[in-house]
Amino acid sequence: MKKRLTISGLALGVTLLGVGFSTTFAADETLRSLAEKNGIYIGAILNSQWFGGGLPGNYEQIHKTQFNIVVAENEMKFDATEPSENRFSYGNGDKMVKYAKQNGMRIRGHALAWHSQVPNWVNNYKNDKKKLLSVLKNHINNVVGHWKGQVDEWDVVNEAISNNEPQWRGYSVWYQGIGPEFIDSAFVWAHAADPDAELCYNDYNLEQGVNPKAKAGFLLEQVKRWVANGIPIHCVGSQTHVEDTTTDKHFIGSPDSLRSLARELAKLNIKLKITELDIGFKSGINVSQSDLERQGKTFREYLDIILEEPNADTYLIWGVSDKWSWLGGLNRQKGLIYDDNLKPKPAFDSIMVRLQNFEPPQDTAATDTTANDTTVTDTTKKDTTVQDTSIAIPQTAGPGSVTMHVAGHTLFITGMKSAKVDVFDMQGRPVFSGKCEKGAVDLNVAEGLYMVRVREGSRNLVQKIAIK
Ligand code: 9MR
Repeated sequence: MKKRLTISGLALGVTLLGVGFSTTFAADETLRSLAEKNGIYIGAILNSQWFGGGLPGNYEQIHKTQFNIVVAENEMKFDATEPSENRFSYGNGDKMVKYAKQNGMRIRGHALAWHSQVPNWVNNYKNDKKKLLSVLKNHINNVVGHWKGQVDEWDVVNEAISNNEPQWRGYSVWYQGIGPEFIDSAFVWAHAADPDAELCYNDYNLEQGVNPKAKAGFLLEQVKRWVANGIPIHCVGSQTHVEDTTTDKHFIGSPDSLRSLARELAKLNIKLKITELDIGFKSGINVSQSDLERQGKTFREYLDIILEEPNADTYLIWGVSDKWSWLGGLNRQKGLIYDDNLKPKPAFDSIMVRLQNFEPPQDTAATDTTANDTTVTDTTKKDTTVQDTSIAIPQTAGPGSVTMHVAGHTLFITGMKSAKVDVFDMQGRPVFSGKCEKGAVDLNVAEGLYMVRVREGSRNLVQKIAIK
């Protein structure tokens, strides 16, 4: 989903969506409706309290009205899905998938290989590299396989980079027991389990500069290597847990820095997503109306990256209401866009106004080709990390010289003799399926934006197209 030409300057209605708004919005305007007009995903986690049934009814109403992408706060993590060895537990995850489907939402899966929320039984194998590799592979196979075709994107590897120095995080059973190749392997296994899922590396502090001394600079070097080695990675998730600048004197992150990362990733055909946004204030301080307004401005500045950068499409907030937020544990407060009483805050207003007023550059829709997938099995290319030869990891390579472009309703493909062509609308629903035998196929679909996947054997290429 991304960047369609949109009608800007929508007529403002008179209906107030929430108490205390100084701005008016039309009755049918929500974050979700305006995000969809702009071709982006906007979302919030389903808190663990939702899974336990402990939230007031209007929480869910707000969630499904305002958001079009969802992720579980804790319920798809390793400890939740494989609490004991090879015994999988999908009840909560299934509940969310059902909810998302009923409400037409995109689904993020979070997270497969992470140092935290790993059940104790895994640590029993901390000195057994072979066993740990097979534990991770089995976990990924089962979990991604269970939700194949349902979970649209996965955080395959989460927080693998150290906090203080640009290097891998040493404190991780996966890193200590396997080495850095657990990362490459996790992507390959996730891709094998669901070749259509978008696969992300996810981390925090990525808004602190793209230089060799910062996390984002280190990550960028790894992404270059993964891409060069054909590791199937499609996106970087920037968690973006940030603190209001006036209360954190040491805060060194900025929307501009994150935008720079997005632009570097675009050169590699990798997307940037904001996956866990919150902008908290220090616990204990009085937060004034003007503080909340400044917070709204920062929410808007991060949104601008998603609206303006062609390889950015997702703006996900780590919670709905300040009442149910993990931020207290980080000595922060009031970092979300609804207050304790589920009333929209100035940040909500600020996001709405920006979504309403945003005018995309006129030529983005036809030329955006950021969604390239990379998937081929055969190749002798090797990653530079040391591979465990006892477990064969099929390496992947890019789709080589395959290209596609569209003119009118005709799709032209080069580099494939006989391609299977599948066209999906921007919500991922299939709308056309056919074969391309002689380099061209007529797509029997209405005008609009679509994702097209062409496949031949194990090679495939995914790209966004505009039918005009
Ligand atoms: O919000 C989650 C909280 O309920 C858990 O106790 C915590 C445990 O690690 O994880 C929180 O979610 C984290 C996410 O999975 C990864 N990025 C940081 C998030 C906030 O800590």
